[in-house]
Amino acid sequence: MILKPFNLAEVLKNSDLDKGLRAIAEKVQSNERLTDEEGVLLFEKGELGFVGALANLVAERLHGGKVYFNRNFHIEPTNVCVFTCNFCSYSRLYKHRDDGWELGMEQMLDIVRKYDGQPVTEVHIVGGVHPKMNLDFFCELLSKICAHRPDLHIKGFTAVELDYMIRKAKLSIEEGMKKLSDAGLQSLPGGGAEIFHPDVRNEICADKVDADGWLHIHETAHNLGMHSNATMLYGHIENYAHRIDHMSRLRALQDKTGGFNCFIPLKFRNGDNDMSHIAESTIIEDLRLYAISRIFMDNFRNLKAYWPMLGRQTAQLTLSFGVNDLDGTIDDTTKIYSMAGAEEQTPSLTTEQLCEMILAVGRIPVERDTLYNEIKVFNEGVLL
Ligand code: V47
Ligand code: SF4
Repeated sequence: MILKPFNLAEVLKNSDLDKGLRAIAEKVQSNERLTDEEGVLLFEKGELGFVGALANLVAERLHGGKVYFNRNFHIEPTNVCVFTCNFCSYSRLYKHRDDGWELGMEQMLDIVRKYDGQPVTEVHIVGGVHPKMNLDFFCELLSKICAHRPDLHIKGFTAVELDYMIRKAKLSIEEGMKKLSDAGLQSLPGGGAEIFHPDVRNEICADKVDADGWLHIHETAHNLGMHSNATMLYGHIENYAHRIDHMSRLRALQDKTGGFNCFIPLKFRNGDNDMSHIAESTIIEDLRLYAISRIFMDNFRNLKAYWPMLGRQTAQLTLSFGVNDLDGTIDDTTKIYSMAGAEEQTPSLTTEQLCEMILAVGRIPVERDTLYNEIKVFNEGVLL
């Protein structure tokens, strides 16, 4: 065992515990929703052991000891991007496209073909916003992937990519999303959310889709029967109230549509970007954030730690702080985090390695599909 979850009964024995925190613990025990003010209080005063014990209670109530992963691979069509997010280490402007990459249709289909005969269940497509890769190009890609591999779930395009390609095609968001859905798009990844609050958004990514635009695209997808994920880029210039504001807006949309599969906090990595002067958050702050997310986001069933960005050891630690999902095998194509200084230079884990990471902290590994249907429960000793 690397770290046993904190025990709530022990934590509550502390007679010095802040009154507000004790009231929060009572609410969480009786499954009541926290207010925004209570969320901020958790960030201000909740020590790691306290928030960890509560998050663990919530995670075990929802999932027993199960931790999910899937077998997926990524396609990153390009890192050429019309936007200039200050935290991004990955993108290149169109005028500097010779330093970047632009995959053609056949190159992307070759990536899909590489997995022929392998039991992958999902392809995750995400990249920069290329001014020449338009809606029709991506609809053709989706149809061709579907024709080649109809069993593969296609999760693709952040709301930022979608907003740009649909506006450029002069369609409404509803029309554009319908077109993509008809071509084979089944889910949206959670990227592009960053921090919704305009005081932060205008400082770190002023020129891309705003909070309302991001939320509208996800709501439209949900209304079309698609599911999606939601992210939050944390650990830079945002304060606790900005984090809670972000989570609160997501929680409100989830109340309305129920279409989010999971919440994914993304730790800001400071390698080689315009925010490199900002120190990265500590592991204790990372774990506190995961735990508080688990406690606050009461209508999100799943909380994901994205190991290529966090590093596999910290990701493993989050399993004792409310996390119940480790994303997937990923394979070696994703560059977003390695270019920002993450430890994983060519992220790839076998199913066996993922199972070992989960079993080592006393949890039960479960392979899932994109929609969290269980594919296989791995009992101890039965690894694949
Ligand atoms: O929106 C960019 C983030 C996101 C940095 O839905 C950075 O399953 C940290 O969408 N430090 C894109 N983060 C990635 C994404 C994603 C990733 C994992 C799982 C899923 C899912 C979606 O990457 C961007 C931005 O928030 N990002 N640069 C950086 N320096
Ligand atoms: Fe472009 Fe995405 Fe990087 Fe922003 S984060 S510059 S939208 S690739």
